[in-house]
Amino acid sequence: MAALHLILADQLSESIASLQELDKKSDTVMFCEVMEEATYVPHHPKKIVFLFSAMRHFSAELEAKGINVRYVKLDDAKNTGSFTSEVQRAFVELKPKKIIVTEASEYRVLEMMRSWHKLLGIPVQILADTRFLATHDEFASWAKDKKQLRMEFFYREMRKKYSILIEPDGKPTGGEWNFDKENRKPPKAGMTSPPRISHKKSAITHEVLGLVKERFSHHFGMLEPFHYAVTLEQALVELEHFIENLLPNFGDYQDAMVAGEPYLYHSLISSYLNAGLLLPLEICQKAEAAYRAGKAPLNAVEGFIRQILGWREYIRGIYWQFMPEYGERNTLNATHPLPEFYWGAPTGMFCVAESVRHTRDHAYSHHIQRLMITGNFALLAGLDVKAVQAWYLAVYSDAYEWVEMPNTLGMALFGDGGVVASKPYAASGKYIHRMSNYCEKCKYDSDEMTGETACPFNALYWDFLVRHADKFRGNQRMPYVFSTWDKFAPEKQQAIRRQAALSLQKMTEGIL
Ligand code: FAD
Ligand code: DLZ
Ligand code: SF4
Repeated sequence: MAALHLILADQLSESIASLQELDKKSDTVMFCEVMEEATYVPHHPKKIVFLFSAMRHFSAELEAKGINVRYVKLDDAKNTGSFTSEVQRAFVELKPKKIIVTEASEYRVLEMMRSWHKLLGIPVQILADTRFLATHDEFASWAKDKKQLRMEFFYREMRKKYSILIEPDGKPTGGEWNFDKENRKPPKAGMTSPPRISHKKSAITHEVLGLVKERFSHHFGMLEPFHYAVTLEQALVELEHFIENLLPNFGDYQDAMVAGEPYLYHSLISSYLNAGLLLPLEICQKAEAAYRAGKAPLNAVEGFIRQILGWREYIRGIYWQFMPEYGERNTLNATHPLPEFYWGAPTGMFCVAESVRHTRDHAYSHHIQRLMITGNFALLAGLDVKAVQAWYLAVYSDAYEWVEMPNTLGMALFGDGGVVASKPYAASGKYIHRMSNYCEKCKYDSDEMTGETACPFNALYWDFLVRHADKFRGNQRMPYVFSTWDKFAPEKQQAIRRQAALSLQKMTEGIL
């Protein structure tokens, strides 16, 4: 055999670099479902079904085009359980002259790829992942010599590079780069999510559901109902549904949280995008076309495009710019063990319980739940950064280290020392009360700072700031925070700190 082309579960695009220059007659394309990848963190059962089913569908599509495919299923008797051992087994059985891969999206897996040449003694060609819109070199040269790596400025470069929402005179459409001041409204009373698509399950998905039920039922998360898209065709239906029906309200309610409503106006495309079924540029172009056709307002379209062309590419840039050292950072020395309520144990904090419920049921929660509820609590309580990252990596169907780590460690936990966030995303119950209807359903009171029924976020918020005053007092983006604290009477300050200690104690005892 001439070449073995390995495709990973998050590389399911026909345009992926390793599928170009494929010799149909003599080459083989390999996919493998391996236990090591399914268990290095206990991935949510829905995530495993989604990836295995999408891989099986994609490989079947290639096979139908006359391509030689070697598909290793998880329960194949000869499956050796890891990428490296499966590549080694394929090398022995097929005798390829070289191996062709697209660079893994995660540092851990890229290191494995880099070891294969020495292990096997044949060339291993590692190609750049052209699905992303900024190359590693482009990001590095943008970052070079900058004191602060702010997403907003990187995003403007990307808008220009791809001519997205740019007028013929080179100015941003609408005269501004960013329309966030028109976005982020609290939810309206009685607001519910518009209907979402539930895809019909194929025989392949049914088979994978059986496999995952048998092998991974002990992982946190509900396996069924399963309604994810698992093919390009289905993912496109989902994207069109979003653009036609939900995009117009995306900006307004991007930060809103409503009990019992996990999705609201979010796109739910991250799993498809990260696995390669959807491509980022086509999504941005479709969103722009909706604006140009008068189907969606600019604040919504610009806000949505910024998430993909801006945040997503920026986050990936940060990951590769600073790995592997980035993964070892813990600037705020956060070391408290992760409380059991992250895995579904009861808690009186409705906002946390609800966000964990959505996560358990759907392998999804939206950005503000991730950042301002579970992330904010972890930040304020000083939860161990590695344990928190492992949780985010396991429980979301869109999670891979390259995107999870800078979001969790950098954005949510301020654990990278301020690379991603210029100030910590720390918030008290007041913010959660404003942006959700959670507090109405909670046993705690978001207006109270101390006492039996006080919202734990309130005292923990101040305690967090005071604990880290050496780092944040001089932060120019937090001008009034410390002057407010300084104006509190010493007795009030002490009572707040006692309340925070009590909340942490209750958290440890599992009674918060
Ligand atoms: P929408 O709200 O509809 O946004 C549209 C798209 O923009 C998303 O699909 C996503 O591709 C992109 N996007 C938006 N924000 C970000 C961001 N901050 N970083 C990267 N892409 C972004 N996203 C992941 O894809 N994988 C993760 O593992 C992940 N972990 C996160 C952990 C934490 C602590 C936080 C705060 C955020 C995390 N995010 C992650 C970013 C964001 O929460 C998800 O992309 C989003 O919730 C996915 O839902 P959606 O497709 O409905 O997004
Ligand atoms: C997340 C995951 C899981 C659960 N299983 C597999 C698998 O069996 N085969 C595979 O190719 N990839 C899997 N993945 C994704 C990888 O863990 C990893 O995130 C990607 O290869 C990117 O480095
Ligand atoms: Fe969350 Fe506090 Fe509101 Fe309860 S009162 S839902 S704990 S913010």
